[in-house]
Amino acid sequence: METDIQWMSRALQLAEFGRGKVSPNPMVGCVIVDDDRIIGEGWHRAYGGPHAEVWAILDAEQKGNGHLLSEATAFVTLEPCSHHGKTPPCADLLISKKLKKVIICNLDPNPLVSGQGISRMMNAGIEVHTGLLESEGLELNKRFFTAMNLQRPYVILKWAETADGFIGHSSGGPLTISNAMSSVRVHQWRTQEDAILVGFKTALADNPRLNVRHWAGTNPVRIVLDRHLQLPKQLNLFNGSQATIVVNYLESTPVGPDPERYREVPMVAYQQIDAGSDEIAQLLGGLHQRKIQSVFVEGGTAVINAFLESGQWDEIRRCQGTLRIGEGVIAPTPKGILTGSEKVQNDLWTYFSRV
Ligand code: AOF
Ligand code: ZN
Repeated sequence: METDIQWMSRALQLAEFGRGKVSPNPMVGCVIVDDDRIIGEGWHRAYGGPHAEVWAILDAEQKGNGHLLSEATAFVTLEPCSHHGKTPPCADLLISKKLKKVIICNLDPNPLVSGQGISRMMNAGIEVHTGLLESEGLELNKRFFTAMNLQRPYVILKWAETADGFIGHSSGGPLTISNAMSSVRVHQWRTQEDAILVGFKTALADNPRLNVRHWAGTNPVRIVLDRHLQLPKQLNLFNGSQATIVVNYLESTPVGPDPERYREVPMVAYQQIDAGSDEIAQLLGGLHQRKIQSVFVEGGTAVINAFLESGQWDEIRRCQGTLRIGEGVIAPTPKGILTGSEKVQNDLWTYFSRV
């Protein structure tokens, strides 16, 4: 006999199929069970498309199980919606199909829903339970929940440091810490986030492309901090291969012979911030307005430290290589709680999340 946990695990597994296709919506899965058998299942497949519950009901009906719905239990990873968005309310659909019981992982923090889906179903006589595999659901949709609850993107800080704790040479010259497999992993991570961010010095010194080359997937939006609009447009960041957001000071005057030079660069957008007052908060607030739900911060040290100091971050992925250099730029100190570690060839990745 299967347990509720197993049905919900299946719903979470289905939700996962929506990864990369539904943002900024959450990933949602739904399994409908009657008499210890799945009679229909579905997931939110595409942004703007039908929700998980709609596909699951349709699946049940197409399989000739429609008559069983009024006896059945729906396992949904997110509270069924109560609003008319791009699709009609799922709570109403479950009510109209006379489902007996609905079991939910997480409440929908969307202010258009937040509890109303549940109360509507309960008022209609459906037995509703919440919180089953809650932490798994929170992990699945951590980007969506952060955006909804904190009005900012989910922030991942990433850096590589030597075995003796340095992130670069004092001279500023190039330093290879991680290896080829670590780069593959970083490229995979880039495909999972909406945006990658680097600071001014990193953009200038490394001339990074910030695209995805060692993994099949979508290029994130590039974000560069160029407070005084001083970066040369010849940089790879401005090659037009993908969008770049330049973050600059409101009062900054373009310097150099051609003040309009950025305007000629294709695929560049600007986001202005005020100098001084919590720049990280302003930056993240602006990205939130652009519906960017996650940011992968790739350096340099000053930018990472600024995020650490502001407390506006969610995860650290730190690579420790085997190289020792004896002196250099001291690596940031992780202040979160260690959540895991993994060895990739000679490099050790450690993972931290905020306390
Ligand atoms: C559900 N089931 O599968 C999903 C839900 O613009 P819409 O109509 O697609 O609505 C998007 C909102 O609906 C989204 O912000 C979240 O609150 C909820 N997502 N709800 O019942 C689903 N994907
Ligand atoms: Zn819905």
